[in-house]
Amino acid sequence: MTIQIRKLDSRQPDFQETLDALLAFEASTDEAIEQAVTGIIAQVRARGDEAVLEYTNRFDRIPNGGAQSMAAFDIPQQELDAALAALPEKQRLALQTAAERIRLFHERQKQELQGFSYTEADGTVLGQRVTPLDRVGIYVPGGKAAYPSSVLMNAVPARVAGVQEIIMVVPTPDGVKNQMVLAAAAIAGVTRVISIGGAQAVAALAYGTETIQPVDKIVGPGNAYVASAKRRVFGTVGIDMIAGPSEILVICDGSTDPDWVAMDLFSQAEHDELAQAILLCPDADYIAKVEASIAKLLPAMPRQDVIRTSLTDRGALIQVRDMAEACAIANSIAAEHLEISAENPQQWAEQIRHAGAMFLGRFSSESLGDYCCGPNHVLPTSRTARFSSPLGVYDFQKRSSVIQVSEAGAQTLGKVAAELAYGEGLQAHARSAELRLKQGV
Ligand code: HSO
Ligand code: ZN
Repeated sequence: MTIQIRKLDSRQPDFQETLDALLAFEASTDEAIEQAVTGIIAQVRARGDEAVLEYTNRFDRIPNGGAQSMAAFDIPQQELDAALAALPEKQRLALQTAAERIRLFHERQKQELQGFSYTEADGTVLGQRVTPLDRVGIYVPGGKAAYPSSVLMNAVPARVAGVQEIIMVVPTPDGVKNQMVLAAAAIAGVTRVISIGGAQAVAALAYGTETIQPVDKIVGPGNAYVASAKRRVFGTVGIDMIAGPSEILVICDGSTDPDWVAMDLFSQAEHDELAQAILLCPDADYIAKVEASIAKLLPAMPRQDVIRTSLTDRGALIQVRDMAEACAIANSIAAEHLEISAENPQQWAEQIRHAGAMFLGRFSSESLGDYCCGPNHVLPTSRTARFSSPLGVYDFQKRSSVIQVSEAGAQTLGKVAAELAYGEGLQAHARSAELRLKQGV
């Protein structure tokens, strides 16, 4: 079966319109899902463990008539350690290497995120203190989208930030546990793993139950039920982003092996039928070569059906006027992943302002970043790189302002504050400032 991938040219008069239509993605809000999630959250809030137990037994088809109590869903530390010990040596080493590199990168990030304080001439001290969250929940999807690499990407920065309790929830459909996910939890230093999932797990983490302490923030990807539940508990707890399908944008100057570029496009397309893979290149002949590589390589891919649908529905090979225009278009796309596969990639990277992660030069395939370069693979999707950042240590920290006004400082600041407070009609504010003035008012 051949593949029809859309070819566009930035010189076409309707190019911008076509591109906008291609990029448009809105997570469908399904009324039935919204209603189900509202009910589940209400039940968990009202009945706690009893409701979580019932939903989990039912939705995850827990065998042997289901679990009798929530204790059955706790996966003890020994089981995590055993999963790690039982992994094939190569897999264990790969996970450990990835975890260590992710840790090193995020340790650097932490150094950039220290608080500060400064003292004014009259002795007033002002500053900002950075503190970790106390307890976070990490949602790990079950089934086909259970990625051990995502366990590392979510849990390691939390650890580095200094979070004391990291509670991971992971559904186990039909009671089947993913051993590599458990091993990743052991390596990342997750403090508790509970085999529950869905909206019921999100509600349990947000509001707490008899056996689960409420967390301060919930991170990690999930299906439509999980996304809806996260949106609903936001405010009671913090949440990370609501991730959309994966995206890759490749800017190529036409001198990379076209097979490499084709496979890079596949690498994100294989995540999801809704994933988006786009190439920007000034050279029409090269685009034809990538197209030929796609046709040649696709039949051997185990996930070729997913890749084909993704490339046909949402992919594009776009001819641009030159590399500068490619960068301008890349900024407007604000892709989750941007590869600049070119000579002197830095030169072009300087023109990029919006991208979740940039991969510079031919050897920086996006897949390396997904697993083991060190930077986080949880990245802003659906053009949100215009205003948001990769998951990082900062997502597991918060800032407090620190204010220590000296007696002298209270004299000058008191007058300013009182003036403004009277202007706002807030007498108590004004008097509170004025009582500290030496001459009294
Ligand atoms: N590319 C995905 C992350 C991932 N890839 C996990 C492989 N495993 C995020 O967009
Ligand atoms: Zn990936």
